[in-house]
Amino acid sequence: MTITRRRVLAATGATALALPLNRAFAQNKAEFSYKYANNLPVAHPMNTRAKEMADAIRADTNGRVDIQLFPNNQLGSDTDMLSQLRSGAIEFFTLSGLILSTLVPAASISGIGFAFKDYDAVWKSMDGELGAYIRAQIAKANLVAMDKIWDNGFRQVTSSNKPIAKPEDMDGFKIRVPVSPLWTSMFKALGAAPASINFAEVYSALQTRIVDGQENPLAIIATAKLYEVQKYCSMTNHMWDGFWFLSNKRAWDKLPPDLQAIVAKRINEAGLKERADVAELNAGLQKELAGKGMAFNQPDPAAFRDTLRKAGFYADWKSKYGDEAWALLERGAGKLA
Ligand code: X2X
Repeated sequence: MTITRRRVLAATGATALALPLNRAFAQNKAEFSYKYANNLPVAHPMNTRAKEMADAIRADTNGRVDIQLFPNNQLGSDTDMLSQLRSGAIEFFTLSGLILSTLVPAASISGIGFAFKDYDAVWKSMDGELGAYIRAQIAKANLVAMDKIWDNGFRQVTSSNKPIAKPEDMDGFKIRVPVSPLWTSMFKALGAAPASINFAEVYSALQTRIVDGQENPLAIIATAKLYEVQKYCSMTNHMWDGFWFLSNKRAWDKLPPDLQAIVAKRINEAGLKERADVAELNAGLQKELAGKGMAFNQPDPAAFRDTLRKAGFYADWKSKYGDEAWALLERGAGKLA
């Protein structure tokens, strides 16, 4: 049973007030003390906005809901954190839809190569019917996904040994991809040799040359300091990626409706601010990263898209997701297969 400060004071009357202040505070354990974990560095907007969000939730609920942050894979890799979320060891977790697809297959559909042409198309789909469809699939896995997916961004390919300018440059390219069938399938279809590695191990995998390259949005290349171990950055914009803000369903259902409303509102609000931060960062970071020694190039996306089409990538995934989901994707992305 949890003991709130108010109950302690009511039970012990004036004597409680005589306790040293720090002891009184130590007894002031929040009614709902929840953990939120993620895989990104503290400097990434995900964590600055999450901190504000947790402060706002504490204030709005008069301390009844206290969310502690565990950034930067402190609690383990994405794979570990997903099991912790499912078991209830952590209550909140932000995870790429593509990685979540190991549990909820439909969740990777938003990462289909070259689907969304810009952020307008992304948010129209993800805040609209496609997002609603995915959240309904997530709910079937006993997880609660907040309405507003957080942004990761459009992804770019980096490498330590050569720029990627055309599809042929992908031939045999040893590239790290997150642990997700869609990512592996896409880079195989492009002719590369993808290795599934959790983000927690990416910096060292690049440093020790287990792989030659990786792909991520500029905000991550900068905040995770991948520029220290990568030389080239090819602006492929090959896919968009976002983080579903997930809650363990039992933990979520324990919150009374008024607290659920506050928590959801603050998480979604922080997500919108995080989107704005990431878009701004990604727009300005090329110059900063060039200043740190990265060499940029601008490949033609049409050639890569063609390679994927010829390899049967779109047709394969259309048959996996089914016609209903694919139609929702194409509503925002245009005809793909
Ligand atoms: O693992 C990655 O590359 C990252 C940080 O972008 C995701 O979480 C998908």
